Amino acid sequence: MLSILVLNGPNLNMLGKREPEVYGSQSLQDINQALLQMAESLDITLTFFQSNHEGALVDEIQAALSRHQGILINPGAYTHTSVAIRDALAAVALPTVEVHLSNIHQREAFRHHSYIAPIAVGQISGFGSDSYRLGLEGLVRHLRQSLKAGALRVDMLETDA
Ligand code: CA2
Repeated sequence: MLSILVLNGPNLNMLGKREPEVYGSQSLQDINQALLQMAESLDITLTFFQSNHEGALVDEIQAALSRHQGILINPGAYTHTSVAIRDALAAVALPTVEVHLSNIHQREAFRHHSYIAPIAVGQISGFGSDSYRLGLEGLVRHLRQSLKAGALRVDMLETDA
């Protein structure tokens, strides 16, 4: 069974509590719950991790190599600042999809640049909590296509199942 790590960066634990006009009224738990429902119908396993600390996110990305086949990440503000998170993602080389609740390209100029996007399979931005669902769907399709094409090792999946 495919296993995917869902990572959330700084302040995303405050979702639903502040700035609903920018980030919506759903909590991170609500979003994760909806992803779990999707996971059931997609027959995949999800693991959730949120941290306000860059190093904790780097540790989790490194540990993902032996546990998961893909990463869905909303790096929060680290999107625009973190070479360390980008390097960790590049090092483990697990297919990664970057998601954002808001449309980062419509906001302040400092949010337009992502350190993660160049090493991601793709970026989904601006669909509110649906960004996570769309991102998960895209990531699973990508992983299944890679499996079919022989680009993803099946023995890796069996080890972790
Ligand atoms: O739109 C997104 O998903 C962002 O990743 C959210 C980050 C922001 O720095 C990025 O530019 C775009 C901020 C997350 C902060 O989340 C909060 C949630 C509720 C209240 C306050 C902040």
